[in-house]
Amino acid sequence: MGVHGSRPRRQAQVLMLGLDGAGKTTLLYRLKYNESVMTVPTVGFNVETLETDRSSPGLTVWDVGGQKKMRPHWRHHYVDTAGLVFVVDSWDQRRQEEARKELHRVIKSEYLITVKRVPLVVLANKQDLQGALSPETLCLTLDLRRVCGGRAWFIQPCSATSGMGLEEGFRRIVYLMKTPFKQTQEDIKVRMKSKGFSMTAVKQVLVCSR
Ligand code: G3D
Ligand code: MG
Repeated sequence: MGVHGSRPRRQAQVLMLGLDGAGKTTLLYRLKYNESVMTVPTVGFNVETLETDRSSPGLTVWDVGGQKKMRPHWRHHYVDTAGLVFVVDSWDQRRQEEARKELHRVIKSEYLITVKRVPLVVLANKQDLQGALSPETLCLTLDLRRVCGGRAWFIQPCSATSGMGLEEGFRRIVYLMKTPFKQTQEDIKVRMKSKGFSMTAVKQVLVCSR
């Protein structure tokens, strides 16, 4: 994700969560080394730094194991979290309900919501597989609009194996972490109006990003 600077950079912590098998470790190493790695179920966590553009803090990304027995430990990482990335296996329809429950539990955690209101990017992973649910469908099955009320969020389609959409997803979390919530709404309005979108379209997108 960009250029290495010579001066020490500020770092912001991004917490990457999701069910086991969603593709978190694959996408972390695809972003870091642009390579496909063979993964084994993550017991504990992986942590890597990612470079960003010079005007943004570097990212320290925590990929925390998603197996059931690991999930109670997710909350130990909340304190220093500036941005949340939740990875979903868009292809595995049988586990969408489980993913929804876990995502809602994280979002509703008192610390993340009332104290910090950290922004959220949902990565709709495995879009390379035929039959993967679209981001629009996932938005509904995960009930994102309702549960994310009052917080900056975005859903990004991606594939950790091909790399498609990963940088966009992480650029988006950087943007949401840097930009006050009201400003993100204004930016969207201005950009859409300048491209000639109608007010109705602008309102729809604002609902979707709220
Ligand atoms: P996790 O860290 O969230 O538990 P992993 O998930 O990164 O270990 O990935 C779990 C499995 O999903 C791996 O396959 C991995 O190759 C696969 N995977 C991850 N991302 C994608 C993707 O975008 N597309 C496809 N098709 N597969 C993906 P195995 O077979 O090793 O279990
Ligand atoms: Mg893993």
